[in-house]
Amino acid sequence: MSDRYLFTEIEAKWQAAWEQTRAFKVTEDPGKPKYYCLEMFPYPSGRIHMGHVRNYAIGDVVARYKTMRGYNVLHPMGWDAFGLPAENAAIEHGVHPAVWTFENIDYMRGQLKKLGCSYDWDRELATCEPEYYKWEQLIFIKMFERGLAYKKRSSVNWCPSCQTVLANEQVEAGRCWRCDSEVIPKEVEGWFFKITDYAEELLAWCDRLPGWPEKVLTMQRNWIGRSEGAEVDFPLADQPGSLRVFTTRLDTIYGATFMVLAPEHPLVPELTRGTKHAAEVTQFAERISRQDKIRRTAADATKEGISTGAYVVNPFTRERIPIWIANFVLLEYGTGAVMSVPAHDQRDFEFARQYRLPIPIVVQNADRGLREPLAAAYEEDGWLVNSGPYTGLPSAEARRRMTEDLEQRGGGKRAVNYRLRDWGISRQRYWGAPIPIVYCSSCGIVPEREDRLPVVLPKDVQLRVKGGSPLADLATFVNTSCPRCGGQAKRETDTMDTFVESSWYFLRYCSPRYSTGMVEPRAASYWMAVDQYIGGVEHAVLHLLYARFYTKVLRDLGVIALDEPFVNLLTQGMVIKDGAKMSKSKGNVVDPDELIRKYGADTARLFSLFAAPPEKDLDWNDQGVEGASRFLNRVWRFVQSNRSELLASDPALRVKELSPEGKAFRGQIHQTIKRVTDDIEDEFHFNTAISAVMELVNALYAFEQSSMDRVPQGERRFLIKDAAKTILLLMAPFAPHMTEELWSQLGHTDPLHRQPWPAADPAALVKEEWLLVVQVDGRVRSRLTVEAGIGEEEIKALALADQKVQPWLSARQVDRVVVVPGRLVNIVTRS
Ligand code: ANZ
Ligand code: ZN
Repeated sequence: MSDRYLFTEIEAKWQAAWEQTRAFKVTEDPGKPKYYCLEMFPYPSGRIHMGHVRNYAIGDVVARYKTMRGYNVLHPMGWDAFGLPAENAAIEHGVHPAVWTFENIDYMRGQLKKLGCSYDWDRELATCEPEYYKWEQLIFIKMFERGLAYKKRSSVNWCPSCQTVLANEQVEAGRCWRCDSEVIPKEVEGWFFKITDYAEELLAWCDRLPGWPEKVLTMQRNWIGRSEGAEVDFPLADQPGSLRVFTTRLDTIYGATFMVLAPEHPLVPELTRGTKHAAEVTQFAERISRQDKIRRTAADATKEGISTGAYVVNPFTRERIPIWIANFVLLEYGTGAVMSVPAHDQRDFEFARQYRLPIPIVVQNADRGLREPLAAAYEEDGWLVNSGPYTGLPSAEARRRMTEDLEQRGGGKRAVNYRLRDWGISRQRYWGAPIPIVYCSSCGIVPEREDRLPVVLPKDVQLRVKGGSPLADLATFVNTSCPRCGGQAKRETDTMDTFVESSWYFLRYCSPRYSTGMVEPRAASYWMAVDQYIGGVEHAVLHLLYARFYTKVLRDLGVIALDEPFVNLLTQGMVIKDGAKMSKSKGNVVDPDELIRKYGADTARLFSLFAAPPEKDLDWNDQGVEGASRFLNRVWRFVQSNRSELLASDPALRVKELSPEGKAFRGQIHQTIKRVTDDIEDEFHFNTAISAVMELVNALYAFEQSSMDRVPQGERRFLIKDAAKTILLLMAPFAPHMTEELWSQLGHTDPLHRQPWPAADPAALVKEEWLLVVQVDGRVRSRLTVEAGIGEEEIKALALADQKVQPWLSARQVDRVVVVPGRLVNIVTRS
């Protein structure tokens, strides 16, 4: 047997064995506790990168560990297979997106198999297959029937490079999440999912997901952005009608000295029609609405506005106040209109200063120190001043009373607002699931009939070089019959956002070939929810919010009985190299194929798990990879060079009768079991778990050396076997190939990955002490109490430094020190 671990052959051997025996195939087993371990499925971009390796290595350790802990573990893998890159590659290289996608899937599947991940490959799915997207088309129809899917014309985020609409969640700092291009506003018609109907519930459940990282929950809470306040009607001064505003600070209304509308507000043209302001206002409104919303409303953006010349009446002060329009008010939030209180809102303050509008103080601070003119807005709560009958009240109390009075008068009501907007799911591109809607000249918008699903995405299309959906050009697709009246009708040519597919794939894995519904109810109720979900934090709001929403919709449609899809969430850190995120554009990528070819999958896995705890960034370094490889070889060599001992039969031995040194070593074995188990259970701290095993391997080498003539032969063999076996069991989830090979070399026929996880013997964990006799030249001079199992060097140092020993050494030189662990130290001197 080779002295070096020949990973190429051995890893291939075990991967083939796992594949042949379908080693990780699972079925529902009500007699066993289930565990659903899921890593975010990849987009088939072509090749896996180190971020994938890390993600899938983490997931695989969890899955293998939980299996050894006795769970029935579902660990599936599939492909997020629709999306733009396929289409762009197709336009560039002339291959069909389907061909490109499935070629990539084949290649990447091979790569994942080379990593040795324990997937149930029988459950593999690709979201671009009609058998998959059929079910989300069905759900779309049910959502449409309930008003949860609707169409509207609106100003949306348009990515000029992707040539498609983006949902708000898909715009990061004004840029496209996919291609980083600057996003521009554009008026288009499109389909929306009414996620806002679920805002309250999505928010409430943020407090009921203790298995999620707090930072992700915070991001979701902020994204949902709940504000409590009031809607107040301001009657128009010189004409009938009124303008409604949303405010969180009704207590400041006596200081509202003007009103600001969003430039896009529908009343703007009416307010200015026929006046001298009309042309200028229209021009200003058009200019502002072309600007990016995030930028124009940023705190540091210059405030720009124009007066409409019209007035409203402040319902509390009865004063006429002017109506302006300005860049910092958005149509989409609240009512698209703001009562401006410049003394108590910084944006209003800056605006008022610029346009010389009055800034009266109506809220005083605790030490009554605010004086006009203010240098900046006072935005805190305080005590009301100059506020008629409410003067003197604290802000919160004033808000309560003013809201009550308002409601009584019928001039407004309490209101809750969310920042969350409905999810725009229309994409003006080809490679996605068709939206199952038909336009009929007599029936209008009609959902496709269920028995005509799926609406299959046609393959024979001519992709447009400049983007845009080619479906519109395809008469055989567009022209259809009306599902209701049978007359001529046209199909919707938009496709669905690919985030729709990823909102339920975890459900489909429960029964991936089920052909009478989205998921087989029994399978869903057995496997769901996902016990551990693992993926990148970049999806904190995006995918994770959509999946939560979609799960709730499916619950309300009666498809599943589940409130939340993911019980525990682990967001892994990034892979960093030379101080930057590993990425093609930075030119600092390490190719997983290369790494596996050079070191093997076990090393690649071990390194990525050892170099950092999963939630932290992982700093790539080549020495670390070398180190992981050396460690594996060290374990390999130990087994090779001690095979006769390891293969010999166990002596009949009672733990109680072990020698002191043997007892100490056994303590160390069980200490390690405990540490590794605790580290895995405590938020998957694999790095410290692995270093505990490394220590045990060192201790095993030391014990093998030092016990030779001091520990009885049978006991020695018993402990070496115990340690080696324990090391293989503990390392099995991390380095599955090598450990499986060694396990079989040691004569086991049951696979290692199905062995029960070792349990620490509590009796072995009790720290024992050694009472050591210290002799100088054969005479007892002192006694030492030390922790059992400490090393010889440590014992020597303690003995030489001992108070009672020192005088006997003062005039002499130490010749040598003999240590018998657990018993005795003998210091031999000469003059
Ligand atoms: C008067 C006021 C006085 C306000 C004051 C604040 C402070 P949040 O907390 O984010 O919900 N607002 C309302 N609609 C807006 C829109 N479409 N575009 C821009 N701003 C808008 O913010 C609510 C506050 O944001 C509202 O309360 C309103 O200004 C402004 F001392 O009303 B406030
Ligand atoms: Zn019709």
